[in-house]
Amino acid sequence: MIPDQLTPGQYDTVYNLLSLVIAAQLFTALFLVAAQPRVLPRYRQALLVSAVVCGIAAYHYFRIFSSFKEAFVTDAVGGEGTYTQAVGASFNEGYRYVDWLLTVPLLLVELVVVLALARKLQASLLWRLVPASALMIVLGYPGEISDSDALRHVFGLLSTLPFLYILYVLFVELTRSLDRQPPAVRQTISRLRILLFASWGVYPIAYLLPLLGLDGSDAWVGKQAGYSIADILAKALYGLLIYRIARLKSFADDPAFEAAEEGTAHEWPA
Ligand code: RET
Repeated sequence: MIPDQLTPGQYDTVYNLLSLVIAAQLFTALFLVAAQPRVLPRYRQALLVSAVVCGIAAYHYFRIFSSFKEAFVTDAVGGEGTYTQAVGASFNEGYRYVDWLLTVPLLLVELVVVLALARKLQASLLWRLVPASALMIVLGYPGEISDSDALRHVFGLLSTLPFLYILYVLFVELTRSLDRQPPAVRQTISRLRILLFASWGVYPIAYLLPLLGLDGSDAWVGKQAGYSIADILAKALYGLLIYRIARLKSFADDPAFEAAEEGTAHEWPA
């Protein structure tokens, strides 16, 4: 499935997107660590998990980036010629899957932890969401690396089953517990779930691109772009929304916390 050739435009598109993802993940992770004192202690774990997710992603994108640079080379002056697959090196799509295997369950942990639900409900949600998410990634991988369209279809379909189950748990079961959240938080959680649905939905679409009749290298570049942009939305932007929920909930739980912050602000001359 890895194309033999890339045009300079295709090469630069993938190169720059991978670089963008590294910057987004790395600095979102730093922000989330630095923002710890801005939320109540009970929400700090969610922020920390989110920072870890972005950190793990930054690491994998460094690896993906070097794998890409080693896999495609050109002799053309200034790189303005066709890039071909290098001898003795291949682009490793496996980094994405090991990244997802670690980060997808953690993203679900983040969501459940920030909601600060009753312990029993937390445990019951996680016992179902975490194994389903791992199964979704593990089943997707054989299809991803296979050269056969049929296998890509079969494993893609198998992987979609746990994906649908996760959506069911998040949209049907979780909704029942939202009534107990403060109204402003409820709205942000709805937004977070929409972001989750919209960004997670990009992965199966990107996976399908090679099967939709796009030309080989265009489909591959589209897939890399899809996965990269979805990773920014699903991890970095998602982490910032988790931060926003943690902040709103900190204010709702403890008005003294908000007043203390405002107090600091008021020390400045008007
Ligand atoms: C695969 C295979 C084809 C079918 C489906 C897939 C879903 C992948 C998803 C990945 C989510 C990854 C995230 C990473 C961020 O850390 C495996 C592409 C349904 C939903 C959220």
